[in-house]
Amino acid sequence: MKIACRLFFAMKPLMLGICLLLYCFSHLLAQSKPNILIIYADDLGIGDVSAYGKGKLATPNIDKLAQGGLRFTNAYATSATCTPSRYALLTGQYPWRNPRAKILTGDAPALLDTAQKTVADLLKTQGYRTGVVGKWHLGLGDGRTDWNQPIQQNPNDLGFDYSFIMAATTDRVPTVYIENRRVLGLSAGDPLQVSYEKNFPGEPTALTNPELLTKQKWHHGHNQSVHNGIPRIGFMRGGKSALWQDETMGDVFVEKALNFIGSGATQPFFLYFALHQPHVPRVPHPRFVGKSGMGPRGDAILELDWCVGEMLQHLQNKGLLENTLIIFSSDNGPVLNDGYYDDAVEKVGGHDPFGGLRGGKYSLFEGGAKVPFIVHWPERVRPGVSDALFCQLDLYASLAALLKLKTPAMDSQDQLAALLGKNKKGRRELVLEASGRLAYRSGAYAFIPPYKGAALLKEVNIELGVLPSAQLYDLRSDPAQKNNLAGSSAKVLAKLEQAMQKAVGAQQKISGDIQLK
Ligand code: NG6
Ligand code: CA
Repeated sequence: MKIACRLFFAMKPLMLGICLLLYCFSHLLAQSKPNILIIYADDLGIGDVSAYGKGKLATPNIDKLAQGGLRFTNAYATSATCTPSRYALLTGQYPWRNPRAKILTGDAPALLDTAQKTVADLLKTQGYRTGVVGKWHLGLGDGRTDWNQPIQQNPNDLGFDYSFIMAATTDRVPTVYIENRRVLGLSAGDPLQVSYEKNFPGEPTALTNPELLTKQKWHHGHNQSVHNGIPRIGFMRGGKSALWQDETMGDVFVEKALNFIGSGATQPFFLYFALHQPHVPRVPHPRFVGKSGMGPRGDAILELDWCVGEMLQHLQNKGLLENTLIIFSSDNGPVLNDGYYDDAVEKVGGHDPFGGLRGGKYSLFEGGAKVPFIVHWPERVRPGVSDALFCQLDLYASLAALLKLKTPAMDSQDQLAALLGKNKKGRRELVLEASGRLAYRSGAYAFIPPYKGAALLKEVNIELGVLPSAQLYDLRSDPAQKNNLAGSSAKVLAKLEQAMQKAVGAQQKISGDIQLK
C-alpha cells in the first residue's frame, strides 16, 4: 500500500501533464471543426440579392458573402413554401414523404418526431453547441399546447441546446417569442390562449373592428386577431405583456443570435438563423422605412441585409470568420402580394424579385423553389460561381460527410464536393414540391406531370405550374420556361416520366393529382 502511495505521488506531475496535453489536444480538435451558420431568409428571391445581378435592390452585406464565397445559380429549396423546405433542411428527408409537412398553423403539433435525428442532433454528437434563432414553423408540442407552461416537443428536444423562436410565421398567432420552452415576458395574471377554430368571446378581429388596422390592411386571408395594428391568421387572447413588436424583430433576432455565438472560443457552434424577412406582414424597423423606394417589401430586404452584416461583423470581430461555414439561402421563392395591402406590387418598379424565373412562391415552376444560395468559408471555399445542381436537402448528408460521419440511407445526398466548389455537377436529379404536387429536375430538364387545378393562384398572381398535360422545359436554353417541349420531345418526356416515377417510388403515382399517403 505504501509503495502504491509513493508511486502515485511520484507520478502525479506526469499524470497532470498528460491530462493537460489531452485537454489541449481535444480543445484543438474541437476548434479545427468549422462553426456552421445557416442564415435562412423567408420568401427571398434570386432577383432580390444584388449579387445575382437580376434586380434593382442593393444588398451589400449578402453580396460580401457572395464575393468572398461561392454563389450557386442552380440551387433549390425542396419546396415552394416554408414548412416543407425547413423540414427537409433539418431532417434530410423529402417533405412530400410526410403528408403533414405542409404550411402549418401556429398551434400545430410538432411535425418532427423527437426520435427523428436533425442536423442539430448530428452536430451535437460532434461537440457542437447548437442553436436556433428565428422562425420555426415546424409545429410544437402535441397540438394542445398550454402556452403558459413549458412547451414540450420543441427545438430543445430536436438537438438544439438553445432556441429563441416564433412558433410559426409573423402573420400567424401567437405573436410571441419562445425562448427554450417558455413564452417570453408572460405575466401570470394574463394567460395567453390561442385557437385556429374560433374566436374568444368579445375579442376584436379585423372584421369586427377594422379601425384597429392602423399599420396594414388585409388583402386576402389575415382577417382574424389583430396585434400591433396588423391583422393575423388565427385567434388569440391575453398574453399582452408577451406580444412582440414587429418593428424590432430583426434587432431582437440579431441580438439573440450574437449572444448565442458569443466569443465562440471554447466550442464550435451550429446556428440555424431563420430570419423572417421579407415574409408578410413586412414591418421593418423605422430606420429602414422608405430606404428602398419599393415600399415595405424592399425595406424589409434592406433590414435582412443589415442582419447579415451584423453577423459578419461579429464573426470578424471575434476572429471567427475564417473558420465559419456560412450558408445563406431562402426557404422558397418570392411573392409580392401575399395577403396584405403593403404596396409590394405597386412599388416594385423595375425590380424583378423572381430574377426572370417563371412562377414564384407556391409554384412548381422555377420561381417556386430555386433560391439564392451562397456558401462562405474562407478556410476551405474559393470564391466563385457554381452551376452545380444542389438542394438544401443535401446539407444533412454533406455536413455529416464534412465531419466524416456516416448517415443512414436517406433522401439527403452527400454533395459536400459540390457544396465546397470541388464538383461542378452536383445532383443528377431532384424532386421538387409545391402544395403536395411534385415536379422533377434531371440535368438541364424540368418535367412537370399533368395536374388538375387552377393554373394561376389569383390572389397572389402567381402561375402554379399546374396544367392538365405534361410539361417539359430545357432550362439551359429556356430558363424562363417559356417553351414547353412536351409535344415535340416525346422520347425525352417518356424517359423523364419514368425516371421521376422511380425517384418518387412506386407507391405514389406521379400523374394526375398526387394523393399523398
Ligand atoms: C398562406 C398565407 C400566406 C403565408 C403562407 C405561408 C393566406 C391567405 N396566405 O396560407 O400569407 O403566410 O401561407 O408562407 O393566409 S410560408 O412562407 O410560411 O410558407
Ligand atoms: Ca417562406
